[in-house]
Amino acid sequence: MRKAVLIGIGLALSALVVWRIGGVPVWLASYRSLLGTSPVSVLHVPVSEQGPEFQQTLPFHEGPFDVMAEDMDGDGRLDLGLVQHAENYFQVYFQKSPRRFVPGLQNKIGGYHPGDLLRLRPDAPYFLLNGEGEGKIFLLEAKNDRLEALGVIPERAPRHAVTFHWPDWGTSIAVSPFHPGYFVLFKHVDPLHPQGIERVPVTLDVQQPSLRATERLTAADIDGDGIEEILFATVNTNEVGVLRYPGKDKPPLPGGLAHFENGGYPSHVAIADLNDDGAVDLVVPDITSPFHVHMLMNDGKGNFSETTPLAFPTTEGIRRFAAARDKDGVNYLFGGGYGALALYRVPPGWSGQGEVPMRQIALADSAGVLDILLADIDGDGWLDGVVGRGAEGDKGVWIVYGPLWEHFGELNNENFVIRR
Ligand SMILES: [Ca+2]
Ligand SMILES: [Ca+2]
Ligand SMILES: [Ca+2]
Ligand SMILES: [Ca+2]
Repeated sequence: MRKAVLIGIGLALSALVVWRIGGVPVWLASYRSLLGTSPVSVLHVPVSEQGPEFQQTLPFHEGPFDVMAEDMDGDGRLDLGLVQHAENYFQVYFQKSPRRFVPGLQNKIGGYHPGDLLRLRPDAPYFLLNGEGEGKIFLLEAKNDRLEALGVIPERAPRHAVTFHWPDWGTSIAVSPFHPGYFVLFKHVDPLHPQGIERVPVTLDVQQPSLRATERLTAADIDGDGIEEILFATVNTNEVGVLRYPGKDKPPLPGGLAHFENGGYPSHVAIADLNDDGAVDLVVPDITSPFHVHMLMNDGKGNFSETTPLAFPTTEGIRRFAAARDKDGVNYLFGGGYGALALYRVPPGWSGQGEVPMRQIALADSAGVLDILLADIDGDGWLDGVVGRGAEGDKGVWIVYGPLWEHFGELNNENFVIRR
């Protein structure tokens, strides 16, 4: 009976709702899942009729707080996991064939105000969902088209998370809460043996009170010793900090990597080998004025010096940056803020000096960007950009397929604007 009602609602909605994909209206039709478990909706995407066909909007109610690209159903194609923080659910859009997505069910496992969703291990279908409002970290297993809870770690207001690896720590996660002054490490995170998980809090020396001290965390080996470090930016002290592996049975103590005199409250760190010398360099965007994108060059031993920062085309704020090396061997930086998306092409062998060309796309309103990522979504080898938009309404996710530099050029030529 309940299923019949849901299907009825889905059919009714499909008759009423039109989404625009690539500038062309697209009807949403409903049908029963081939797996026979639930009513789901299918997007009929007339790729050949779109202009330009290399970009796409996925309907998602308001902006996703977190966007994850992983193969959730094991068919070899990346799917998109989208977290709806305000409406208390997450939803996976399954990529059934290149660029064709089928939305799964809205999953409410994460409870009130879910946070980051991420994969725990590459070799097993285990995932993590922060339940910020519930005070719980959910350990999940993907089974076909759904995620089921295996266990729960209690933790106050967990918001963002990243996996990392230290000697003798097994699979570990670093979690930043919606509270200032600390983050938390969990070692031996095995969803099948949650009783063996150990909690290690890390206190930050925060000088000024602020709602948040650190937001997203990043794991990368900055000194080339094969052991990852945990990197973070502190919004209230304009610093980049690091947490190194402390050695066996010693407490980890955070340290500083960089300080910005005229910093605009950096909130996260993206990594890229900007000068192609084999050592990880750092890209740290300000979220407020002066809207600098700080470029920190690594001396190969994990010591950083700042070179000329990049400008970002906003007067309101930067939200998210991602960096990755593309099929052509070139590093690209992809940033989103209020009013604009920007793609930077780092010249091969860039020394830290000299121009970094940028192409931008305007956002028609100031709703901004909540999350952004670079990944080869459709499997053609070229990086694609995924943007979790902050807009209200039904246009939550914008995807632009590669080659991005050429396609951003084409969008510029057409004066393309992302509209609400
Ligand atoms: Ca898949
Ligand atoms: Ca290291
Ligand atoms: Ca480098
Ligand atoms: Ca691609």
